[in-house]
Amino acid sequence: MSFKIISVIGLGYIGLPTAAMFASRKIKVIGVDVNQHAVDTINRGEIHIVEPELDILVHAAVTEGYLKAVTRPEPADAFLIAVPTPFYPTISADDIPQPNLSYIESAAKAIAPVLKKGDLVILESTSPVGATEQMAVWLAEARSDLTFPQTHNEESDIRIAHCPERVLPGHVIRELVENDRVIGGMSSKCSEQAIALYKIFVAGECVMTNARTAEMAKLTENSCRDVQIAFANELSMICDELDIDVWELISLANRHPRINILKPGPGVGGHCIAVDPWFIVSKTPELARIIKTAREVNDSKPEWVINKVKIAISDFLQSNPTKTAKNVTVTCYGLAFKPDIDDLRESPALSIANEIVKLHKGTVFAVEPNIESLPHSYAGNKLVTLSNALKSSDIHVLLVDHKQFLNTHPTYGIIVDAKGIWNNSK
Ligand code: SAJ
Repeated sequence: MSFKIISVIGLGYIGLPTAAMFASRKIKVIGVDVNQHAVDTINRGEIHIVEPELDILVHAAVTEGYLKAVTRPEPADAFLIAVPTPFYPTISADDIPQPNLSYIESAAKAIAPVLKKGDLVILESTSPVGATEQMAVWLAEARSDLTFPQTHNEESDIRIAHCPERVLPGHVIRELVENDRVIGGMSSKCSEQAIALYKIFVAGECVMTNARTAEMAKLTENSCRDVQIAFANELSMICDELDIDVWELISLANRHPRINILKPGPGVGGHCIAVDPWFIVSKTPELARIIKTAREVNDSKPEWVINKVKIAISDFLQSNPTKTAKNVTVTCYGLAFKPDIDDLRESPALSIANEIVKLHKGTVFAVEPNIESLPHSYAGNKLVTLSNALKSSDIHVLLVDHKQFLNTHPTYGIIVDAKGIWNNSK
């Protein structure tokens, strides 16, 4: 089984590093993306996203001629689809978010015209159970001259598998190589061909299963983490009520040999853990009770932190009766969705900071050491340095445990610490 040309559809946080990894093994890779800006940037040997080591890899792959980006699919021996799978917006608070597979559908319809007998199509996007089979239906509808595994099983012209990505943002290049891969073929031959493809650069084990189990495995990993974080977040709110330091409590409980409680925080962000559990809940709403509750607990945490900030402002005004809210300076430390990255998308810290800008009449500073300018998604306009904020704020709202914040401490004012590094209390 040899793959002379590999095509990756969707050149985002997963697709571009994956394309670059194949290209680094001296295989011709055609990256496809609908975003002309991304395509132009990559073809200059540059990158449009932030991920350590990716810039060097992409630059080498493009200058050596192994990677090119285009906006329309071209023939290849294997196609990897790594497009977003968001959910549709909900109308009322009780609605269960429903997955939106339109990007997968568009990708399938875009590659269908260039498919040929013997090609392999892999869905990498995190998907609800059944999405790979649905993708196979879309491909078959577009190409009645070819056979597919849903009708021809081991004898199909086209092989199809689901192989979910499992890499951690910030460590993508290392984890792409080292992590084990779940390979869910629609037939054994589909799985075997997919394993041959990933073995080009994966050093971890490629473990074979079927497509539905592979889909559920990925959703299970992220739901498990969401449930564990929800447990920590729930504990933090219970401890606050009972006047117990949750950080001390967790460190004590974690001394038990079989207990490993995660860290509470301002909520759960990013594009995966706050989204994927809904793919299980939407399929089995009556059964996925813990998974649904965990989502609700984590989604409620930003509001809880905002309430703590309101109380801190009111406490500050009570002890400083000559001041009004207009004279009170609040600083939000950290806007990213987790420590030591610059990614502000789906960030609970950003949504809390936005709410504070809305509710507070005085100055609101933001400190985010990983960005140089404030994004449009942030309603405030004062990005200041850490040392300035520490000196000149009345209320310090610690939202992300970036490394720059660890060995420092405000000298004055009230602290609301959602990550337990400054006052070990919230
Ligand atoms: N968080 C906490 N407390 C913790 C750990 C995390 O509040 O103890 C918060 C973070 O601050 C962040 C959110 O959870 O807001 C998610 O961060 P994360 O580091 O847990 O995960 P992601 O979203 O960066 O990446 C996850 C990973 N999944 C698992 O660890 C099971 C990664 O391996 C997946 O590939 C990725 O989702 C994905 O793409 O699905």
